[in-house]
Amino acid sequence: MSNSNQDFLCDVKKVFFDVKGDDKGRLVFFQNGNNLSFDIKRVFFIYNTKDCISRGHHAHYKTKQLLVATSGCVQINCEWKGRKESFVLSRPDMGLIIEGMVWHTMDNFSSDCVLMVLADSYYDEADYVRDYNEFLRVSGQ
Ligand code: T46
Repeated sequence: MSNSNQDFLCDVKKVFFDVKGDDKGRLVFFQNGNNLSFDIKRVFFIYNTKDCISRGHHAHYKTKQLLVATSGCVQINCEWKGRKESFVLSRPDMGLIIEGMVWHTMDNFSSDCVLMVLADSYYDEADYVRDYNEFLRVSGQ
């Protein structure tokens, strides 16, 4: 029997950050319990990705992530609950929250792109669904 997509955490949200700044320049911060919808357990960043490369191609069972292009730009393509939508991250004061069972790919990386990711979980390969047909099956689509 296949699972219904109601069984899994599954959401995508574009978010804008509060920017602190003065004549010295701008600053954005993330602090547990303050301005994030989850607590941070892991931070990683992706850079030096060639523009012909497509990354991602997976969903997560549980992990919640906030993606921010702190430099340059990148396109994030998401599929969840039967919806497909692409988002361009191109400024450090906005990001994309991807929670759980969302198939996502990243492409059109600019040469200067630094994609920072804050995650609510430690790295665990068992949390990944890397097979698209398996994603469709477990998400009930
Ligand atoms: C995601 C998107 C946005 C680790 O050892 N620890 C880590 O915390 C991570 C994230 C990766 N790795 C290793 C696993 C692979 O050997 O780094 C290598 C590259 O990882 P992957 O091919 O999964 O990278 P992306 O860019 O396809 O996906 C990454 C994250 O893995 C994923 O959670 O949602 O960025």
